Amino acid sequence: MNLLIINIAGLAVIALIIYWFWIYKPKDVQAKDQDTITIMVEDGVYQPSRISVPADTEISLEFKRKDETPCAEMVIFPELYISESLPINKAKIIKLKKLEKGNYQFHCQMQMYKGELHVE
Ligand SMILES: [Cu+2]
Repeated sequence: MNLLIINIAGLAVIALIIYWFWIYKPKDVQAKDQDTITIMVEDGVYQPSRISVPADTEISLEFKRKDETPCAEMVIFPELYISESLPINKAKIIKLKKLEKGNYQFHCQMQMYKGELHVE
């Protein structure tokens, strides 16, 4: 009987891990034209990391880096040819031009921090 409970508890933990790493996706933050979206750079994640942007609008991203490790230093948007360094504890605003529909990744130089723009 006790063994059964332990097995069920074990399965529940495995299910939770699978959910967290493979299924869970944070919700998109919805941006509209001329918005500035603030993104915190802290503890290995961009917060928010997923941003929906309507096509043909201009938004700005304001990065606030709290993480002092070199890992967080750069933010790179490979498809947009943007690569910027982020000062610590100081806002860095990146103005984006109008984008066509599609998904655009952004990440740190090691790709540990990851985010995505969804232009729709
Ligand atoms: Cu990194």
